[in-house]
Amino acid sequence: MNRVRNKRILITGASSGIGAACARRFAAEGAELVLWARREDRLEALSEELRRAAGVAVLTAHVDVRDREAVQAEAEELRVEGLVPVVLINNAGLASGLEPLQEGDPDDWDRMIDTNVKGLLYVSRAFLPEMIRLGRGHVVNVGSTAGHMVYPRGNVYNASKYAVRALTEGMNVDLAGTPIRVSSVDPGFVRTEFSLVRFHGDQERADAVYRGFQPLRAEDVADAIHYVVSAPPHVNVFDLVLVPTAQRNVYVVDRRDD
Ligand code: NDP
Ligand code: 8X3
Repeated sequence: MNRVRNKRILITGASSGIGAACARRFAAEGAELVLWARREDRLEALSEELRRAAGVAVLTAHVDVRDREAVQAEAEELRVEGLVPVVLINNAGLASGLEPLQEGDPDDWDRMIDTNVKGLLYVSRAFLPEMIRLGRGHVVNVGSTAGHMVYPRGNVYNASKYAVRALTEGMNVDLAGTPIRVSSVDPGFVRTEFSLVRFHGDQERADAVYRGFQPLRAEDVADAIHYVVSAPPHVNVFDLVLVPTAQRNVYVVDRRDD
């Protein structure tokens, strides 16, 4: 049964990786999409691709989720036009740096906390009241295995994803008595631009993260999110953790020589 056809789904961070894979997956199932990110050229290319391939309605907007006023203004525009999403996928996020805490760069910390935690809060706050008023809605937060177990030098990124997990729980309890569902999808290693961003454009360092084993693909995570969103209305998937078969926890990864 297709439960996403004609549903409006908003994806933050849709210009790359998991967000773009979700857009392709949901477009193929006939969903209407609202895609947010900072790189507009990428969003436009993706929306053109989806319109041609799947013939679905796609709206794009340049939104930096750290910008509370911009988030509110975009959300208000959607509300006025009767385009409040039925499903919100809080995917925009990043790691920035991988240093011991005592050597960390506070600008990296701001970037992670402002995007992964505060951005997720701003976007959720902008849509939840209207979802409640309309009596429908599903928020899917993209967490991480990094929100279940701390690893060396992961410090602030780990803290941000632990916060995402706490916020999924917090939203669920605060939304008790409403039909709004809140889920978390928490992947391990996924080969996207994530590590390139973490290492500030150092491709060699980014490639080394995925060397010697088969990481998840962005499409694998989109499949998991599709499953969560497609569950019948009485089922709320609270937390779905998925890892590559070669990865058994954040430390135990079966790497073989190439
Ligand atoms: P990518 O770097 O490929 O994609 C990240 C997306 O987030 C991009 O579309 C980027 O768009 C967007 N983004 C970043 N900052 C902002 C911002 N301030 N405002 C709006 N959009 C923003 O990485 P992934 O696809 O891997 O990451 C997606 C999510 O998955 C993140 O939350 C990440 O923490 C999580 N995750 C990733 C894992 C991995 O191993 N790859 C594992 C577990 C979780 P733009 O730059 O155009 O704004
Ligand atoms: C991304 C996965 O292990 O690189 O959230 O932190 S990890």
